[in-house]
Amino acid sequence: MRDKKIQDLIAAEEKRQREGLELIPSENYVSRDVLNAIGSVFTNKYSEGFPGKRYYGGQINTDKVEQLAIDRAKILFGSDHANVQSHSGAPANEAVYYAWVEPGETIMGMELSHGGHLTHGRPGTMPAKIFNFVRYGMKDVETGEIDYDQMLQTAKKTKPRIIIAGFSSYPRELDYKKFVAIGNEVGAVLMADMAHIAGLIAAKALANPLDAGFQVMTTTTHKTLRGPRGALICSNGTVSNPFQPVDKKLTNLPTLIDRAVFPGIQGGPHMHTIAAKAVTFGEAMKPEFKVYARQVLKNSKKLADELMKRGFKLVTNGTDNHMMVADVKASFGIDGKVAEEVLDKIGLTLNKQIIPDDPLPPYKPSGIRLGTPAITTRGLKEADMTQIAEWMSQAIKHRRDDKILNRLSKEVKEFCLKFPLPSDR
Ligand code: DSN
Repeated sequence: MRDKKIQDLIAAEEKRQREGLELIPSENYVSRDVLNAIGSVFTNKYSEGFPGKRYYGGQINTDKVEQLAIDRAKILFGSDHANVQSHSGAPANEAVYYAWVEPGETIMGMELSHGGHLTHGRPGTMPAKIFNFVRYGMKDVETGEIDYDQMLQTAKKTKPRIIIAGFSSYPRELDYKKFVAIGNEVGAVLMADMAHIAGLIAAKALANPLDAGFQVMTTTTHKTLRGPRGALICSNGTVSNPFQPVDKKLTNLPTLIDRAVFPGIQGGPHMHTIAAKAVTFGEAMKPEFKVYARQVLKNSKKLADELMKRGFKLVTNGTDNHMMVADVKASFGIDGKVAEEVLDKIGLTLNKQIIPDDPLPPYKPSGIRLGTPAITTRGLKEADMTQIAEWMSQAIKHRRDDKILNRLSKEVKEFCLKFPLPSDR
């Protein structure tokens, strides 16, 4: 690369990724093939429209790439329809709202401090200005059980047009059948925002909400799916010409969603990213991806157990998926920002996190969130989780002792160099 400044920063970031352990549960390492696709000449091409129906010429290759991505996504998640153009998780969710809900109507999502995502109606976001959001949450934060009775009562009262099952910091499995029963009773569309666990669903390591009767599933493509930064929307119903308006009927959801993505809220699709999504979906169909997903879950359970043994109080007291949330305020009397910074010093990267009904503010919350997708891609197994929990415990205990932190940092770095990045292979 001729831009030396950027080249140096890329090299520095690669070194940071190689010499540390990535524990942020929404991050991962892509393969060399995914990197090659996203860095390809498809970035040069405009292709508004859909395969076979474009506004610009020269689409002989883009049409094939997008169709491959669509076909692979449909097989992977067992859906009638896939839109692979959505640029990212937030616009993917917004497209579904836009497709089905009128301004002022109601959408139901998980309480944000209980694990729901910003796009599920955080005040100050665009969807929250347009739609009315109501909430459900955990009945018992010690087990993570959702209060389905409260969900039904609120849904009956507020008649949401969409009920969202999904989260960015909830470590347990949702009971999709209960969501479907409630949605059907009040006439709401069931939408699963599976951004965090789509890779685990694709590998059949966790249940697929579409199998349980959900009509729509949105996901980002870069978390457990291990692809480029981007999004995917799968839905069930009749796929028809997205250039023709259709009635707002459940069976038309696929077409309503395609029209909501383009021209509803986006212009030209990012074809280089779509090429990388196609590669990702192909990789996720392989038997080794199933092995990977199962190992993510095994590592996660082991890490949760080892942390609890060392005095970390985990929200819901464990995990069923790839992530866990630790209440470091209750465990060690420090806030999540301090914990994040101390662990960063020794090369363990994770993020501060609000916990259910957190009395502390989001920038200095009571918790931290961590998970195993990236370290499992790197090749770590259960025995390594014991070592990570021990490093975390030691670093927090000796957070004011730079000598000990330096020693731990060296140990982490030496350990990491035994596990090459997937893009090195
Ligand atoms: N930022 C993502 C996460 O970390 O969960 C969600 O958008």
